[in-house]
Amino acid sequence: MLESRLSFPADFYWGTATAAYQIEGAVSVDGRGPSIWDTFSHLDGRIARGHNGDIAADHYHRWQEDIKLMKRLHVNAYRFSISWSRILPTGRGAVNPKGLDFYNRLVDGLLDAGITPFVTLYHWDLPQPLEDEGGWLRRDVVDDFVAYTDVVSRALGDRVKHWVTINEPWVFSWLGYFTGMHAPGNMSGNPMLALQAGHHGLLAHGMALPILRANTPDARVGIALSLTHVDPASDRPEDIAAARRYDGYNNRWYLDALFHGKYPEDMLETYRPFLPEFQPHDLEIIARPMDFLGVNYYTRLVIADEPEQFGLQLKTVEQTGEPTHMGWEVYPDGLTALLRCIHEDYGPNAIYVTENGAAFEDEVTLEGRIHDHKRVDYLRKHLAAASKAIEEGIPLKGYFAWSLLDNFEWAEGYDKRFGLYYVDYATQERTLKDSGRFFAQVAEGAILPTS
Ligand code: IFM
Repeated sequence: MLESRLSFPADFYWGTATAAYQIEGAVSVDGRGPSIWDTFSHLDGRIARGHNGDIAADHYHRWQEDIKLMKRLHVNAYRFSISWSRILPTGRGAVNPKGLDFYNRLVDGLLDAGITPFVTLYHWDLPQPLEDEGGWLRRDVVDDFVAYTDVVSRALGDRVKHWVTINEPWVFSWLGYFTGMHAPGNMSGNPMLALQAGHHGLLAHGMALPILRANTPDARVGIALSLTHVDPASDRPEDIAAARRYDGYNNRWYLDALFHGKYPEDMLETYRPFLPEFQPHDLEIIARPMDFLGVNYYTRLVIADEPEQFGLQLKTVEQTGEPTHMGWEVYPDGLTALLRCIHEDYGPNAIYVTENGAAFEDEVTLEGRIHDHKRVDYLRKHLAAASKAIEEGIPLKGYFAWSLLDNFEWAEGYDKRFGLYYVDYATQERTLKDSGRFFAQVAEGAILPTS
């Protein structure tokens, strides 16, 4: 076997990532309350093939088996999210002890297996009663998030040292409150609502930081952003400016607020007619120091100017690289370039790639094997790109493959498979894919097998 040594240090975190609604199932078990994704996924026509997360990968009942699957991958970390409505079934008030018990058992099981838990507090499953009051559009949701954070970190903070407050505020605010592709399905088409929801997400992050630090000795706290490498379609100044607008919309809006304590001037100007009111000290709270930045990277976008287009007056141009089953271009150089930009422009103390991976159409052979060479290739190239970033001096401290298992891919349902393990949803049998074997070799030896 040919192999090349990578630049990953011995204390590097090798992990896989998941989210509660995508894998747990057991939506009405042990006192869990409904979340916006329970409601949304049961609406007609909102999810491909009418799928929902009622059963998902049944991780709620199979978590012990799933920890064994992680051991087989030789990972030393696992990023998962907490279902807010398992802990607080109506979003606030009475705590559901059985919900806490589940995560207590999971955390203990991980630690017994030598796997460090990275806990995400919010991965999009807002308790439905809070949405009924206005959800992320309502400023008081921040207080609810802080109270929930307090409950969870008091219970787990003696053992969980790595906390991700919020996952991908861009996604849940724009897809949840502007296009309506995600829960709660608000198709307002009004940028003000997305900006308001996103602002409250960032504020919730900033307000939760001192709580996490108080309840968790030695806490390492950060946020996970969905960041995209953006290229202009040509050297034309109009296309360069359009690419910069997209970068402002998707990346800089969040990074500038978190690291510089202000939203980018050019985007404030672009959004001017749609800006919600921000209170004077909000940005100071949002920019409270974090210990790490979580980067969720999947692809790049090539952007051209399009004056006729409503809103940002731009369009995405067909890319040249191979598309995944999501239609996202495989573009590993974008990961190195993105990490470089983050390092140079924002200088976080530490960066984790908190998600990276690809959906491809998997075929199970008669022998029950999944030879997912495209996913292997995707991982190989992105790990090489991550290794290059480390060689350049970028403080990349961990890499989490999305995802441990095939799971409920939101509006796409179960057809889009991202897992290192294949899930047969009829039997819930898990089968290690070739990509899982490959990742296990890398995680075990920081060696990149090339054949
Ligand atoms: O499945 C999602 C995850 O929940 C958030 N980041 C992107 C993944 C792939 O779409």
